[in-house]
Amino acid sequence: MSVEERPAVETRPEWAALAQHRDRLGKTSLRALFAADPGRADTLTAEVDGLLMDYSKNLLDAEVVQALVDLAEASGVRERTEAMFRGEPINITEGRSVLHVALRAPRGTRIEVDGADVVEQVHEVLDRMAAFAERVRSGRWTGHTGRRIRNIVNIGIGGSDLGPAMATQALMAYGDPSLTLRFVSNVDGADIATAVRDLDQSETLYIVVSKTFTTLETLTNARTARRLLLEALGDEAAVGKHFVAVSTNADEVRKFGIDTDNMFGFWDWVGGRYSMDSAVGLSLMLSIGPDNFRAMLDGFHAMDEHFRTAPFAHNLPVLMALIGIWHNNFHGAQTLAVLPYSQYLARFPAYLQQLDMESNGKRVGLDGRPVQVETAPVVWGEPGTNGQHAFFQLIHQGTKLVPCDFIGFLRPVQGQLPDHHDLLMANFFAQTEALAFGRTADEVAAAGVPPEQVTHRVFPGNRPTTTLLGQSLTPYALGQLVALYEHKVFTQGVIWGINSFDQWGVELGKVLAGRIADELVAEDPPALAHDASTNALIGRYRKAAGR
Ligand code: G6Q
Repeated sequence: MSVEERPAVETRPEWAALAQHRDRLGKTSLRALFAADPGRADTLTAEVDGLLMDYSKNLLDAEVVQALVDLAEASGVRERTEAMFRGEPINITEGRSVLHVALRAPRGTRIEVDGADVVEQVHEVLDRMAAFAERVRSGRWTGHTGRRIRNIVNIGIGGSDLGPAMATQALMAYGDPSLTLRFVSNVDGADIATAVRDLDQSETLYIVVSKTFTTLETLTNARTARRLLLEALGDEAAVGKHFVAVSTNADEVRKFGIDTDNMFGFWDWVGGRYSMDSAVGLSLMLSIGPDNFRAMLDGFHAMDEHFRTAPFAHNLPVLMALIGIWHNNFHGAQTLAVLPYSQYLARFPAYLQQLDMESNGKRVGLDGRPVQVETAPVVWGEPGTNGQHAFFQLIHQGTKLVPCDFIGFLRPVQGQLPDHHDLLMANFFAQTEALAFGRTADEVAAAGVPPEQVTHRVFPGNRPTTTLLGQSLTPYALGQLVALYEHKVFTQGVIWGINSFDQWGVELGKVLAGRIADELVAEDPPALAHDASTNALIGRYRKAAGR
């Protein structure tokens, strides 16, 4: 039975079984669960390739895990995974294959779309990117005036920005320190203005990244960048040395005035939010070099293989997806906090926000009918320990259930400042312990707290956390981590029966903004046909601009 034809998830016996398990565990606490089973931490831990996932501090036991695994088996996760890896058009609303896994498939692997081997195409582009990156990094590719390129400005938005921006920061320690990397996404002129104000245009390379090459924000920023370059260098011919494009749309790239010899392609079977390991990652490759980029791809691929082959009970992405479903669908959790204890991963929560919420923020199933269960959680987060001094209060003692992913590493990047790392990780371990076990009234009173203050200082505990503990934040580890979350999101999408690979909500924004942009600048007052509120706001804006 195809996934589209499966009965809705909430009608399956496996779903009902999970509801029973929730009732069975009732008010059981994590304290009680740990006391009853000394082997719990071992049983509820999975590891692959140096990345450990301890999920024992969640509100579940081995029976729940088995019931969740049964749900995944019954939901067609295996079949759907195979269909994705085979290149079948599982993105049914856009009629596309979903093959980000091909972006990191080793040379020589064969995956076909419409009879053509896409892995070979992937490696052709990777080789061109590597050759270009080597030329820029070695100084053989110079700017128009012969000066070495020292600044790289990535212009893109959404999937054409968040991935390379997140990863460039994550792997900054592996980056060439003589290169300055900037990321411009917002159409607010403040973004490009502040990004380039201290850059010498004659040493600056702009990478315009846009799958469609029609996105308003990106093209506006790219035009401004070209104007600034020409103002500084005064010669149209400079564009060829200072602009390259990453796109699937050669015609639009040409129209913009970028030579397609300086274009790095990708394909419609790569979704924007799944594209950081394609040519979209060119800025990252320029920063860390082709070898480190390939090491990252190896990490991605290793996780792909693990996801594809490991039994569900030991499969990190599947387990993570199922734990999310347990909290989201059986405990009413509305959000997921992602808390990397790594300043390098400061943008990782923002990256995951798009990956998860744009993929699974859907309310209609593959069969076109409204889904009857909760889908994607609100994903958010900040690096620890900063979050501890801000919003952790609510997670510890608030009224909401906020499941958290804690992400940390055994060793600091390249051995940097190990004394800092010890303190960072002390906080990391302390927080998950406190969230799980809390502090009872007796414990608070025993610490000498005056009786009238005891309730204020009680920590209820039972706040679920999953700990991801890697070796060190290497390019390989980053690849593993991103692929882990990609496949988690995929697995949840399959179980909820939704298409994780379209984004009609994003498309809507692109259409609406275009119409109002014309109305804001029209010479004659336009006939506004919006609602009364929007008409009045547009009118006020026009008046302020003297129109
Ligand atoms: C990603 C989304 C979206 C997209 C941007 C930029 O999955 O579709 O974030 O990446 O809207 O689109 P372009 O790359 O086409 O400019």
